[in-house]
Amino acid sequence: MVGITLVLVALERIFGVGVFDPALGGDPILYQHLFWIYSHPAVYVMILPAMGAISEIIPTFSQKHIFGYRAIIVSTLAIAFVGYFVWGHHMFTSGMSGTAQYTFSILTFIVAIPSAIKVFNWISTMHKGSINPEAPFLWAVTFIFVFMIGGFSGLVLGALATNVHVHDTAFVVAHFHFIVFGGVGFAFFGAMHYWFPKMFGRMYDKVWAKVGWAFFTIGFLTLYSPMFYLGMLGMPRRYYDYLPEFHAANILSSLGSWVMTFGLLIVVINLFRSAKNGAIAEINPWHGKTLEWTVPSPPPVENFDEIPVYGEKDGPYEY
Ligand SMILES: [Cu+2]
Repeated sequence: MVGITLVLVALERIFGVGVFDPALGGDPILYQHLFWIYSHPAVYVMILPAMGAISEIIPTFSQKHIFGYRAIIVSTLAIAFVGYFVWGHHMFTSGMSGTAQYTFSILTFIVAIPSAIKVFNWISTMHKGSINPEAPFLWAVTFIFVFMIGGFSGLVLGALATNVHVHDTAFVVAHFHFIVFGGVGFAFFGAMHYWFPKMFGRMYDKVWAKVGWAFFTIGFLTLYSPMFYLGMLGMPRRYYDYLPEFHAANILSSLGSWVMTFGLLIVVINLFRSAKNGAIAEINPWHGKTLEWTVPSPPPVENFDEIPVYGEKDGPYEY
């Protein structure tokens, strides 16, 4: 992406070919297109692996096979594919044509469908499961909750009329953080707590893990939720200062950031200390069915002596 931009700028500066510079017949809006055609899919590059971790954690802690395995795979591919055709939703106010506006708006709504299918599958996996509410599960269900709020606010931004109202306001900041920090961050901590005993052969303090999760979650929601409200009232993003009527919500948001940081410290300190001094972990502390739980922790070099085989009725997600 940086490479392409440099080549284009070099073409423009050295050979006088108009790309971005209107004086040479170029168009500065092309730079926005170049940025967003990369940066929208980049978010999916972050969130799709995170969704993979969630799809591993939810079945193990529900002791149930994953609901709609194929639908999860197909929706992953669909998100990755459609994600390349929605970048224009970041540029509704850049002066693009009406046809381009509704096309990008409709395509954006289409990308919501596979995301909703995943949420439905995760919830159906938990339905009537025997839930074990350990730290990885708490992070994973919070991921689903936060991702849903992020997704619904994404529809507000994908719809042309409401987008124009909240464009470039704190609403976008709230939406982005619910998806990328709430989504990817929560999945990251869920995955860390899930595979930690496998990685280090030691278990963290389970009570502190839950305390850290609780502070982090309460802090996160207090930090970013007020920004939806501030954005709807018109507080612009990217300013350090704001009008007096936005003060209370900004203070609440700042308090939330401290609570979240406190939770983050608890989580990080607990994991770092336990990597060295934690109790020795069992091979399969969560009763998972995937292959990593059949080898010692941490796994030996080359993992398996022989190539392992699953039985007919004993797949990685069969409980
Ligand atoms: Cu986007």
